[in-house]
Amino acid sequence: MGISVQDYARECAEQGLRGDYSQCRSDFTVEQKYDYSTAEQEVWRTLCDRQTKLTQRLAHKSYLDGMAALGLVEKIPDFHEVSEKLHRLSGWEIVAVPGLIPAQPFFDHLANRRFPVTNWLRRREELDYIVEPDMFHDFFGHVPVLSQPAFGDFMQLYGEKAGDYIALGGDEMVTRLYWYTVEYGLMQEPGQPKKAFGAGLMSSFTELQFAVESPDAHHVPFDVETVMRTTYEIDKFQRAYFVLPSFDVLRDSFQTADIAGIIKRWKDAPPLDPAMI
Ligand code: HBI
Ligand code: FE
Repeated sequence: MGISVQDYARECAEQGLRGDYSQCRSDFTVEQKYDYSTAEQEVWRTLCDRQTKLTQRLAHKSYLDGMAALGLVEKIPDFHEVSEKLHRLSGWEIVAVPGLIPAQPFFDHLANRRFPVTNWLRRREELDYIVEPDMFHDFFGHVPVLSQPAFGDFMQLYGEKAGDYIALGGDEMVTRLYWYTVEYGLMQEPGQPKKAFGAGLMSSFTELQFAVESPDAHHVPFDVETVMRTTYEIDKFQRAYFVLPSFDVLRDSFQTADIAGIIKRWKDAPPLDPAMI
């Protein structure tokens, strides 16, 4: 059944993770207590005001449509209100978690169209960079595109299948797919300018500008097999960004490509260098 909440809470405390796991249910969710301080509300507004100036120019329309429909920027969002709106748009909901949770319950939430959102916010000294995902990354980065049914279908499918692919030895390879699409993906639909939608970009002031506008950003057409073979950066700008033609292509390629075959073929081969593809 995977790790217990108690054991995971102890591990997180030992590793210095910020969340309070003591109130977790067995699926690692918690109740959102809407008791944020004025200082926290101000940090939220500062982050949203600053980032919205960029997203207006650099975010894909699907992200901006989702943001407009969900209204996340005026105050720290109420989880129940957002869930209700999101559910009407795409059948997704959000649940509050104390931060990173183990892979198995994370996938299980996705498979049931529930996205885990961290219930705490970075401090004013951390506007630009934070190691752990916080509420700003999760809400501002991930939640808007979950309003798009085809993207939501991909996320559900990922949750359903990731465990099987990991069991085949494809842990790194499926993580790369998530990383280069859900976190750092760009999209260019026919006749439209190239824009960003990945949550790691949407929640980063510096990398969002670099990824979309810099002549030094390396843009590569999306191909599921290439993505799964290409290494990524954890705490530096990515050295490649994959460009999707649509969310339908993301969903359909994950659904119909022989992912298990790709894993068997490449899991023990040297990976691709993102600068070389
Ligand atoms: N937990 N809250 C949270 N958010 C994540 O993005 C997350 C996680 N747990 C596991 C996890 N991601 C990784 O396994 C991903 O690579 C799938
Ligand atoms: Fe993320």
